[in-house]
Amino acid sequence: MAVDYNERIPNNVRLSDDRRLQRALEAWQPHFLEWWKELGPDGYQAKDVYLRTATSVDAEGWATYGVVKMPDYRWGIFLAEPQPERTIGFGDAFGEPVWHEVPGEFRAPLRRLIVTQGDTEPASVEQLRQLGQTCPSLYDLRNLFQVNVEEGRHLWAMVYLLHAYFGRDGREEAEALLARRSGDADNPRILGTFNERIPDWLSFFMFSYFTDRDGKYQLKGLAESAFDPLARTCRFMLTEEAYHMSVGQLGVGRVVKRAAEVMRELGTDDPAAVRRAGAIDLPTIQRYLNFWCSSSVDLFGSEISTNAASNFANSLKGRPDEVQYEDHICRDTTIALERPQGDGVATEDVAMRNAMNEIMRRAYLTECEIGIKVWNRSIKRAGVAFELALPHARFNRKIGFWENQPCDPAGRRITPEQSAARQRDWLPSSDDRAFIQALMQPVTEPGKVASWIAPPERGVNGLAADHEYVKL
Ligand code: BYC
Repeated sequence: MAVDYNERIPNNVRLSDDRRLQRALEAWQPHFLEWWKELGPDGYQAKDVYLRTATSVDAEGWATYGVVKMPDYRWGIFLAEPQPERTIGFGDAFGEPVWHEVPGEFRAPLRRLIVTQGDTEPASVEQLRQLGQTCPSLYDLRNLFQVNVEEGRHLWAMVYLLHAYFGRDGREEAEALLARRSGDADNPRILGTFNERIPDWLSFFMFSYFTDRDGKYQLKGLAESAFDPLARTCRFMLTEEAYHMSVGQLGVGRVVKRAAEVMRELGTDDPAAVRRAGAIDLPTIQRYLNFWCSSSVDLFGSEISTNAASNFANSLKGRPDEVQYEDHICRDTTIALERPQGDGVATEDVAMRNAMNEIMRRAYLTECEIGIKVWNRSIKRAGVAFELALPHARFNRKIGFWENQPCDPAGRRITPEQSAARQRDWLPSSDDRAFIQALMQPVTEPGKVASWIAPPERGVNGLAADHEYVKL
């Protein structure tokens, strides 16, 4: 269905048929714009940016490119086409028709899921607010802004659900989504990772690779929901999420490539020499990887979770790609989980439904491996002997069984003293951060790229890599 761009709020949900909802969302719109101008990309609001905008939700038509100033971006409400006769794919209501309204008994948990998802979207815009000031190229600057405006649209997606299906509570939650602030001591964003600082582009690329991929998995779980409007909005969001992860995959890949090139040119594996040549040494890249991977692993919640169990039982949130599983009910099955015991590790059989967070986390980590392999191939091609590796799911955890249970990046249990002594080897130190920050000098001449990152292999939408993607 085409998107109606004649409306103040572009949409494919026939918003004009429901005047009350339309008025409520039109009342929220200026608050969103105020928030965007205050907390969106700093210093570029009046600049022309080459951006992609959704014009319809089908496979061919949804991406249209053009030059816009970000506050004029057409944020709107787009749901994937309904699947006629769709039935519930998991949980106790398996096989029954999907719901087009929220059942009273599931109002609170559904609202909680939508609010938690929605909260991450403005949070990420806030986290990335300053990055434009230190872009490594105009191409990267444009990609950052593309991600930013789409996260803004993902906020719209959740706010639409809150306004349309949760009455006054929903409207209040929509306002609260604009009131919390990433990193704020009094009113922080809900989930840990979304309160972390992203002060540099290496962190941004890691965040896009690891944290946006958590977004993909969570959205896939919600795309299975029996509440069909939620499922449809998440299906469309997933098409945009893929691009965000590719920004991370390609971004880290270019930083790794540059490091390996410098190592080959200088014939050294000395991190200090790589740094002196203006690149980021591979051990530092590994430490940033360890940090963002472990923080994103926490976003799946506790290994055993009654919230996750009831969300599954009640058909509110499924597993990503639910069809690939044989059993969609999981009432009497168990799964073996490892948990700390004394200073060792014990295995315990746990009811499958209680372990849904862990099942998602495992699938996520398997997919995270793919990018690591690609990066390692490029290191190998440069003739350098170094391999990046994913940290173990037990490493540096702040949530769940492994919270405050010191483990090394291979997952072996260690003492708190051993852990403290190795922090500088495993996680970014203040020296690393200062070094990276010093590298972050803006490069804004079309076609030029900072010293610490390889140029992109191709431009955007068939344009040259040296196209003037942002007019300064
Ligand atoms: N930090 O039973 P538990 C994205 C809370 S990213 C802080 O283990 P549950 C994006 C938890 O909320 C995807 N708190 O958790 C990416 C709960 O609190 P309440 C975001 C945490 O409920 C990049 C309590 O601890 N979407 O889209 O089974 C850029 C008990 O925990 C954390 C979603 O997350 C944490 N890491 O699972 C832009 C989907 N982990 O409720 C965007 C919606 C847990 O008792 N959310 N807690 O006050 C969910 O499905 C679930 O809320 C979670 C947690 C999977 C997050």
